[in-house]
Amino acid sequence: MSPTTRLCGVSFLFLPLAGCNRHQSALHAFGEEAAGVRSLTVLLVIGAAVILAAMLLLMWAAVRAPEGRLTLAGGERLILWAGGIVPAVLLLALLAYSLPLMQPRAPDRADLRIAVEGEQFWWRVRYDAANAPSVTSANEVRLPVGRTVVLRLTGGDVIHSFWIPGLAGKTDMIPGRENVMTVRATQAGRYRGQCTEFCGLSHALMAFDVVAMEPAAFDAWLAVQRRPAVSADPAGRRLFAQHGCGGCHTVRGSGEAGLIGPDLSHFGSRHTMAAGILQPTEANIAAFIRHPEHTKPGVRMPSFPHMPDTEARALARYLGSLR
Ligand code: HEC
Ligand SMILES: [Cu+2]
Repeated sequence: MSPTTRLCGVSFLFLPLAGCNRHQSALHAFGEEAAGVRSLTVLLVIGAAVILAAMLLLMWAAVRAPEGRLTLAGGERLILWAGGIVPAVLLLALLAYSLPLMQPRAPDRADLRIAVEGEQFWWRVRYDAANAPSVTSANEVRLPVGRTVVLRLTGGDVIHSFWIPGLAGKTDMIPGRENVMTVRATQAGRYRGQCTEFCGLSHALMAFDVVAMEPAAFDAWLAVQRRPAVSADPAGRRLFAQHGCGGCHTVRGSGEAGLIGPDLSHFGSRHTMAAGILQPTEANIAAFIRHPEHTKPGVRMPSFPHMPDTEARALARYLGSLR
């Protein structure tokens, strides 16, 4: 084998590592639930490796044993212990370890509730805090670190699945049904979630931003989100109305209250757009407005191919100013 071939072979082995990153990884847990799943996985992998090594050793010993050394009674004893008693004890111990991990965290009435609805191909997100008005947002889930959060998950059209690998396991989002997942983030930072149930053409382009924040910063952020959108751009607001964008999009405080597409009230404060797919730069927003289907095949937003680029850019600046 030539050195190049060998190098290629070795690099091929490392190919799966290309999928590793700390933003969307069950191995980089930033929530207690994902940390539990990770420790169970590590335990299972180590256990499997030990059992495999023991089996290989046994096989090696059996093959190399001198003639007449292996007896029927010895074989039966081996089956009783290695095939019956040891696995039963191991499985019982594993069950005892994993049952408490499977127990969902008990929510409290005062906990923050975040309702997330999967849509083709974006996320409708609503924050319902006790004794304060609800706030609607989209394509971004923010969580206070160290507080229990109840995620209420449902589907608006077809089945989706909600997965923030670093936070907890995945849960299906089913139309007409509410699945509840109780979680607690432990580490502030920006992470990513993804739809994990095939839901149509742009299923793979249905991701979202996850921001875990210190509790005080979270409260301040939520208070700002509660306020109507402020923009010192009356021309942009007029364009938005002229093109009928408000038929599908809400911009609170501007009289636009459409519910078909994502809420854009504080669009300018989000880190990504089009469900975690694009950076919200002026050029990207403008291009998306004119040809959303170029970014997301099968998108539920009409294209505006005849809109002049200057108008699309003016709309992009207006949306970017909504903070
Ligand atoms: C028929 C309904 C409809 C109309 C009209 C419409 N949109 Fe949309 N819009 C959507 C839907 C649905 C999405 C979600 C696309 C996706 O990510 O799958 C969307 C997404 C967007 C986004 C990205 C939002 C985000 O949170 O990432 C922007 C920006 C946007 N639309 C701007 C506009 C503008 C500006 C207009 C008017 C020129 C407009 N839309 C007209 C339905 C509509
Ligand atoms: Cu989906």
